[in-house]
Amino acid sequence: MVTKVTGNGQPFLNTGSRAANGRKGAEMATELIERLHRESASPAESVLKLYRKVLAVFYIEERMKAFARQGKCSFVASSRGHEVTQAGIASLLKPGYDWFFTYYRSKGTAVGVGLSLTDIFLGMLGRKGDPNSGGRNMPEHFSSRALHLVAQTACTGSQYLPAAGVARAVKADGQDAVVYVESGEGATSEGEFFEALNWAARESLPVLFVVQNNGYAISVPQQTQTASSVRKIAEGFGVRAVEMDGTSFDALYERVPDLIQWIREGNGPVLIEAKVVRLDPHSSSDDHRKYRNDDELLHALEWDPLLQMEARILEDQILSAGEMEFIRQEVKAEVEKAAEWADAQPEPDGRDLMVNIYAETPDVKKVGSSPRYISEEPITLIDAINHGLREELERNPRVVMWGEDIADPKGGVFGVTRGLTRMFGERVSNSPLAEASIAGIAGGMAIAGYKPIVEIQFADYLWPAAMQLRDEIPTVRWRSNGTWTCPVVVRIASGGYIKGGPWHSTCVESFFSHIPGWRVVFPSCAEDAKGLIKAAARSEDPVIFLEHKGLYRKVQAKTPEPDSDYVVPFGSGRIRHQGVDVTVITWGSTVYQALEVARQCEQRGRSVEVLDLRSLAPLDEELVYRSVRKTNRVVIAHEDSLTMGFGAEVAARIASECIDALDAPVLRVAAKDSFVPSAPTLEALVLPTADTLHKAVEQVLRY
Ligand SMILES: Cc1ncc(C[n+]2csc(CCOP(=O)(O)OP(=O)(O)O)c2C)c(N)n1
Ligand SMILES: [Mg+2]
Repeated sequence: MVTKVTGNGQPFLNTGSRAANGRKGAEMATELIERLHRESASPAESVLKLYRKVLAVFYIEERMKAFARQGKCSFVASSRGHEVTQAGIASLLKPGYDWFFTYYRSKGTAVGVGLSLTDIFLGMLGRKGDPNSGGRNMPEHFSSRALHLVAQTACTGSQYLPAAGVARAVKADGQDAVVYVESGEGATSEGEFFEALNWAARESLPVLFVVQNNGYAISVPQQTQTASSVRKIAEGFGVRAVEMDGTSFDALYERVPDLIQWIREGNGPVLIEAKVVRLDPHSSSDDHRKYRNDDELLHALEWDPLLQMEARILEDQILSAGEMEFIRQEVKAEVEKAAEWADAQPEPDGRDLMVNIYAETPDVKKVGSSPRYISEEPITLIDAINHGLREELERNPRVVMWGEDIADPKGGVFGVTRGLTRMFGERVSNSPLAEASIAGIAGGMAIAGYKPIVEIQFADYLWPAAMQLRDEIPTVRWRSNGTWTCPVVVRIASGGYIKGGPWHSTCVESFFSHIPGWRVVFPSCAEDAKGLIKAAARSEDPVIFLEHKGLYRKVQAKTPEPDSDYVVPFGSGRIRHQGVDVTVITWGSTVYQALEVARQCEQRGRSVEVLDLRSLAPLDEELVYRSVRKTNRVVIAHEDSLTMGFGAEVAARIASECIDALDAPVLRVAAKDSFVPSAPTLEALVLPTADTLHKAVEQVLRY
């Protein structure tokens, strides 16, 4: 039963005079400590421990409101109303063994897992030495490797998939750890929440979903979110789900320990829909009086978890009024001290601004090797990838793979992974038809130390995973300032010339090269594909591995097979044809158009140098500039459409680095700014051809 308290607008229950019973603070403290020792491990002790945490949240929030008024913090999202759920459940788990995925309203969880007050304030104020993110992440976004508190983003709902991914790793490691993941009720309208429920249920993963239903998503009331309820939605996916009063510790302590135990015993996920109240506005940028009236706000106060807790502690005579006041002052002083200390720290100076976007791998070029072929027999690009994957599965037991249809007997719609399930069992498996899951679960497993290499069946269909591929995976290292890493490999079948029409022909290299954090590679021949998939499988960074469908079995893309030690380092392009009159810079399928043009030009006595970039991020600038300085003329060719294609980036860099070396304007040959049409005649008109490339080469040669 909930002990409702009377909402009187005061922060605390009136416990009488501060110098209760006329006793001095020190005397009361001794008595209290003695009593706590006597009652050690009793329920009273855990209640008092939780009370201190709940009080800490209250004073932190009060201090943060003051900092916000002073302009020292740009974003404060008070967890008042949620604190008993957050600190209470966190206290029932094992930080450092269990895992925690929080959201932007999680100071209760941060305090609950034991993040220090100074770390909380350093993060909130974004000061130098902030161990959460070094001032990179927003306030309210906490992180600690020691506590298994994973750095989060501000995206609503996208934490659920990585959380399920970590749970997959926990289960694969045979541990009984629990992965706690939380959000508000509004965030549960996001598809990624459904996908995470689905994946967690289908594999019985140890996830504790804690949805805190405070009735509002900023100003939008919960009825607007769904005709169902969070609990029912979870049950629909086969997840055990319970609703409870999240403002009272009785409910929590009565029910949650058993639920946690149930998860630890391997029975699968549980969802708790905790009914809470939002006592403060959504954030420091919101004024909730615009959409909540006085009656409602007063009613919310009746459910104030702190007031209820104090009432209960007094009622059960766990503390006297005087003792309670003593603890309040003590916690307040601790919070104040930490706040003042953090406020005295300097602002970050930006010296490490560009650190921890990528791994600090020493000059990757130096770790390359030259190919030693295992036979003279040429193999296709598709077989090269398959063999590279097989070797890496053998080499590293933590390599795992999934995607749509990739398991045997089909082995992928193009057959890239054929035979791997037969050899490696569940390590190569089918996923649900859900791209956000494919990427998001991989992100989580990578955070927990696995090496997922996942497949997106067609580049055109990666967009459901956009949140994971843009906001989650590539920001992990950066947003935690190197505390967490997320080295997933995403293999993406891309490109046209296969009469695949608008939804099976897209090139996506410019999209990913624009996002810091990703390595982006695009091999055009078998030996490069094998060397690059192996580099990807060993990379400490996340990698986008683009596979051109038109090259999978192309005869010209065949080469002899390099041995298992061959690795093509990121950032190393390749001269595919030596020349002195003009440079064609290209990658992917247009490499073969460029080679064709080079042959044609040779017959007329003009020599064309063809550079295959192979790696777009990082870009082999040295190779590009050296060639431009040699030939003084450049054409950039790519299959992706012209505007904002990666060629624009290469052209801009050439302009700024070697304008003095150019004897002609830099030309670009690319697809028209259209989607790729289905009819073969139209496809051929949209995509670039050797003919259009030839014309551009002739044009720059005329200067
Ligand atoms: C994907 C995404 N869309 C929109 C937002 C902006 N936004 C931030 S919080 C929020 C409301 C979330 O409400 P709820 O999940 O109920 O959590 P609460 O704030 O109530 O705790 C919105 C729309 C966001 N952060 N992420
Ligand atoms: Mg809400």
